[in-house]
Amino acid sequence: MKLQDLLVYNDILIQCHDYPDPDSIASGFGIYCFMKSHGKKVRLIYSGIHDIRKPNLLIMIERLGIPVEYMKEQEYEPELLITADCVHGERNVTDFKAGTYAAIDHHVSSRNSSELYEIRPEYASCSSIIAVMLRESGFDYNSVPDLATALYYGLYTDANSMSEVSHPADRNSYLFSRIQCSRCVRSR
Ligand SMILES: [Mn+2]
Repeated sequence: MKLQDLLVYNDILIQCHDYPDPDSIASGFGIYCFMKSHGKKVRLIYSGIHDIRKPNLLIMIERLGIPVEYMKEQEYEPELLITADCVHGERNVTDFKAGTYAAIDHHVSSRNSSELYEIRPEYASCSSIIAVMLRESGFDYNSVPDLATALYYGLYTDANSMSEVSHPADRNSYLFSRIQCSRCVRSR
């Protein structure tokens, strides 16, 4: 699946997994920026019993200006729902209805069966998949410094402080992301 394949839809909801982590938020933010650049009606949300409380996540969202919203209960049914770092139907994803489902994830699951699902278990983070897909779609994530920083931080946290970076896509994200916010990530 290519990100361009999703451009036939106009009303798009991007959903992180419940109690999202940096990788899920960064991945959703990457898809959000891509869809916004194509003029789509898009929102980035997560659900779960309570909203985000972890200080590192609150700082990430605030300093990088990530427009992620807490949607406890589904407010409307979108044309397309894209799950980031997760797959609809999994236990860690609140069940939201949509006309069509897409997913980008690096976890294998029994529900990985749709042509709009992009699952790459060999990647250390979903952020790395998003970085590759953005590049392949002609979207330079480094042109949005806050996005580059978010994707780097998503990989950093999922790859155990970069100690588990081995796949070329993970290495490229690590080496080529022009990160901006030294307070969000350890300096290299
Ligand atoms: Mn992840």
